[in-house]
Order: sequence, then structure tokens, then C-alpha cells
Amino acid sequence: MKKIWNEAAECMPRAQLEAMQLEQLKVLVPHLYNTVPQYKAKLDAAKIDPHGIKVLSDLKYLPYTVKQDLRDAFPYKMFAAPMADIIRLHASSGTTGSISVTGYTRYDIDTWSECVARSIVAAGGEKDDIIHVAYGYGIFTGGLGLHYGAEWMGACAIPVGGGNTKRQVQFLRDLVTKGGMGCTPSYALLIAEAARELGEDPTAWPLRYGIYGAEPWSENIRTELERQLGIDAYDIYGLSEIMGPGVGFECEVKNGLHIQEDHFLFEIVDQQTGEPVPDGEYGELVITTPDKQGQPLLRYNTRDVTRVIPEPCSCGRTHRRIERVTGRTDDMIIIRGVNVYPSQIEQILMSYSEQLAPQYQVIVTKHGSMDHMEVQVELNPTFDFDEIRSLEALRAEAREAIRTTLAVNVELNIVEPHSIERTQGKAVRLIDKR
Ligand code: DLL
Repeated sequence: MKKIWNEAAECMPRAQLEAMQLEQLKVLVPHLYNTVPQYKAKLDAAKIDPHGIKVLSDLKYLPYTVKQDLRDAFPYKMFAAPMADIIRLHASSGTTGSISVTGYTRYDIDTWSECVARSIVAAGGEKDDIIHVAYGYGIFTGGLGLHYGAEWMGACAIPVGGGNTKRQVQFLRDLVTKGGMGCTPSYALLIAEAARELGEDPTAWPLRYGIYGAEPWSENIRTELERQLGIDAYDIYGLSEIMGPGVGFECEVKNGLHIQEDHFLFEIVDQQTGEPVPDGEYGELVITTPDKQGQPLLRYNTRDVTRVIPEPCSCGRTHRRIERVTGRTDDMIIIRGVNVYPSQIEQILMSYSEQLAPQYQVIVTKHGSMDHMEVQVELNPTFDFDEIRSLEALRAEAREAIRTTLAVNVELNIVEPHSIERTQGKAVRLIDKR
């Protein structure tokens, strides 16, 4: 059975979709020119007539918006709607501590809820489901985002939030008599681990699906989550600057995420030149929000790395897909000239999931003038090593796999189970001490 929440929108013929996008863009650009001084300045500097949009591909002439623009606009200078119409604020705090704020009108909250509802239904969610929301509630968009989406489709949301892992286990076992869960993939692994320690078998729970996002995760982690929890695991993507979870989601095909193109125009651009790359090539994801009201953005560079999957999806949705996000260019480690994302290392380590646990950390330091990368990964507590030599052989083999696949030399250390710190939200995979 096909699971599509809003067939008219999600399966809209491309010509109709693109005509709608163009009409929205023609309204948005002059509106931003007139309401947001920063956009007026950007468009004037680029000598762009805000009424000059004729075809959709004119998008590429518009100026980019970057994180710094949002910081400069702190708190409300990029809002395009009067404060009286803003009904919610979320924010994201950068690593540097500076905050960027996002404001939502009633229309924006409804759009967001609808987008998340579509994502839940694509994961197999049904109206009479109970959805355990273990994303953080608060300024972070995960908790309230998934919550409103669950309610929008008529399901029952449990606002558990992060933390109190024992209670997570109990609620999942006793309250989710039919339904699914949402949290970061790393937290889902922690919950599964805690359940087993409490003598539970999560695969026996009625839980059917997990909607996991907010951090990069690999195909091998999917296999692990599905095996450990006895569910179908789906990816959901989003960012607070644009909306929150639900900008893109996986359907039952589990091959890439459909970007909800009736609300988000996207491009993939070259990291160095900023020029759009041909379909299928990797680059940074850039998003324009043609129908947002609170804080619409023109060509916001997310710095998330992905590529377009150009082939139409067999699920019937016409919205194009992107490959799962490997990481942000900000998280990319350049080690002796080679670009590496922690999630690529994860994918390799997890091909040894029988012996190694899905808990790892990448630590980058300087040895003299040279970069040094150490990978720590936990031993799988269920694996029985008969002798220390086999552990050494595994270490050498996994290290060699990283070297041949990613062309980097790493120091690989297999550490005791439970020795790497767990988090309730986004996992800390990279520690850069340089
Ligand atoms: O993480 C929104 C969200 C909540 C998405 C719950 C999915 C589920 P921020 O805290 O602003 O918002 O962080 C956004 O997290 O630019 C990506 O780098 C990363 N990210 C989010 N989802 C994924 C994903 C939320 N599915 C930043 N895969 C984004 C990889 C992801 N990275």
C-alpha cells in the first residue's frame, strides 16, 4: 500500500510544480526587497531588479544568504512579517556561541506541521499511531517539530523529550502499543543499549518505525538500528534556519530524501566557486523558501554536503531526492590534503558491526606540523574475543579499510565498551584539538 499524506502536493506533475515555484519566487523577491533592508542591499549590490525574475533558472543570479547574515540580523532584522504575526521563535546556536533566530507565522507553523506529517506517513505512520518523541523540546526544533507533525496527521504524540533513558525504555515498551519513535540516531542506539542492559528485548516491542535525523548517519547504522530495535529506520533532514525537521525525508524506498519542493527550492553548488554543479555531483545544499512568511531566505547556503539523485523515485512522489547528508563542510576534516567526514569513517567501522559497537569518536591533533587523526571505537560487548591477537588483527584490518577507502592514515584504537561518552541529542563525533 502506498503511503502518501498529500498526494496532490507530493506527486504534483513537475511542470505544474515548477510553474508554482516561479510564481512564488516572483512575489518573494520584491517582497524581501521591500521589507528586509539586508536583502535590499544585497540585491542592489548585485544590480538585480527584484521584478526581473522571468524563469526559474533566474534563481542562480540571486545573492546567497549565509549564516553570518543571520547573525548580523540578530535578533529580528531579517523577519519579513510584522512581529504581531510571529507566533513562535526557535534558534540555533553556532559553535562560536552566536545565535541566529527563526520566526514563524501561523502559516509557517502549519506548513512545517504538514511537512513533518508527510515525513511520518512516508515512514509508515498511521492516524491511530502513538509517536514517542525523544528529540529535545525547546529552542531546538526537533521535539516540537515532530510533535506538531504527529498531531497534524491525527496521531498521538508523546512529548518525552531527551533524557531519562530508563523512562524512554519503559514508555517505548508500554505506551507505544502501535506506532513509532523519533530522536537522533545516536540516541536511538543509546536507548536500545539501555533496554538490553535492563533485560529488555526491543525487537519484541510493537514499535514499527523510527524517524531519525539532526545528525549525519550511515547506511550501516540504519542496519544496526533496524536490527537492534526491530523497526524500519528512516532519515529526516532539516535545519532551524529554514524550518526544522521535515525539509526532506525518506520514503519507503530508503534511497535518498525527497526535498519538499512545494515549499523549498534547492540547488547543489560547488563549495569553492558557488556555481551550481551538474545533477549527481556533490556540493553544498542551498535552499530558498518561496512561501515562508516569518523569515524567508534566498539561496541559504546550508553547508551540508550532498548530491541530487536525478532518477524519478518509484514511490510516485515527484519531488526530487538528495543523497543522505554526509556532514557539513564545517565538519569536514582536511587531513594532509584529503577531505574526510566522520560519517564516512562510521560507514567503514560499521561494516565490522559484529565486533565493533556503533560508538566512535574522531580526534584530530597536531603532531609537530603534521595533522594526526585518531579514531576510537568501542568493542561490541556481545562479541567474544578468544585472544588478544584477534583484536589486534581486527584493528589492523579496519585501519587498512579506512586507508584504502578514504586514502588517510589513522591511528585506530579499539576501546572498552561504554567508554565513549553518550549524548541525548546530537552525538559529538569529532574532536578537533588543532
Ligand atoms: O537538527 C533539525 C532537525 C531536527 C532535523 C530533528 C531532523 C530531525 P539544527 O539543530 O539547526 O536543526 O541543525 C541542522 O543538522 O544543517 C545538518 O548539518 C544536520 N542534520 C540535520 N538533519 C540531518 C540528517 C536540526 N538527517 C543541521 N542527516 C543540518 C545529516 C543532518 N545531517
